[in-house]
Amino acid sequence: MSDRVKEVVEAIVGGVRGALADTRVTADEYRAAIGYLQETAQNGELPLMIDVFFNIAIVENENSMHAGTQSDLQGPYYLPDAPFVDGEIKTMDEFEGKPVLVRGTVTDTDGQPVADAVLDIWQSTPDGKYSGIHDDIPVDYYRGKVRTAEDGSYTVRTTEPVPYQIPAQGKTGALLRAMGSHTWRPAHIHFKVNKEGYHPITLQAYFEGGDYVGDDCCSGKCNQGQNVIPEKYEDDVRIMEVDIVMDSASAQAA
Ligand code: MBD
Ligand code: FE
Repeated sequence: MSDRVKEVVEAIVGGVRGALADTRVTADEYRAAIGYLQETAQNGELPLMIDVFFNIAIVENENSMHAGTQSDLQGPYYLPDAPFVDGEIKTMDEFEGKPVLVRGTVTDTDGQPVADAVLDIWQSTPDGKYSGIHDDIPVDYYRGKVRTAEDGSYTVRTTEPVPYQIPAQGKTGALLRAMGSHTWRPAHIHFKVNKEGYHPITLQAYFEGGDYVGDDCCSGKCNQGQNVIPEKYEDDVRIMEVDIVMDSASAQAA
C-alpha cells in the first residue's frame, strides 16, 4: 500500500468522475473514448497527448516551490550535451535565418548578479526542426551553453526560430482539431539555467507579435502572457532580452 498512490489516484478519479457527471457523458461516448485512448497508445502518442494537456500543471507545481523566474514547459527536445559556445550558437548558412541577439542578466532574488550561471539554450531551425532529432541536423547546431559574466550578463547570437507544429496527423492532432483548436506552438527559444546553490529554471522566450503567442496548443507560459519578449531591433537584428531571477536552493517555499 502506498499512501501517495492512494492520494493521487483517488483525487484524479474523483475529478474525472465529476467531469463525466457534469457533462453527462453517455455509455456510447464512454466506449468511444476508451477506444480512442487505446488507439492513441498503440500509435505511440500517449506521451504527446498527456503532455499537451497536463504538463503545464506539473510545471506550475514545481514553480510554487520557489521564488524568482517561473519555469515553462521543457518540451521533448532537450539534449544535455550541447557545446559551450563563444557568443554565437552554430546555425546553418543554407537557411539564411534572421539574426537574433539573445541577451540579459541573471540575478538573485535580492537583485544581485549571479556570475558563472550556465544557460543551456536550444531552439528550432528556421524551418521548424530540432537538431539531433529531425532531418540529421548536426546536434551541435541550434544548441549551445553560455556562462554569465561577473555582472550576471550574457549574450549569444543565433537565428530566429519559427512556430512549431506538434505531430498533427495522429490522434492528438485530431482531438485538438475536434475541439476547435490546432497543433501549433509559437516560435520560442528554450533555456535551462543552472547555478550551484540555486533552483534550476527551465524557460522559453516567445517573440511578441508572433503567430500563436497566447494561443499555444501546449498551454505554455505565453498563454499567461509570460516571457513574451517585446519587439526590439538594433541594426536590423532582433534583440531578445531575457532577464532571469534565480531563487536560492535553500529558500523555503513561499
Ligand atoms: C516543442 O518544441 C516544445 O517546446 C514543446 C513544449 C512541445 C512540443 C514541441
Ligand atoms: Fe520547443
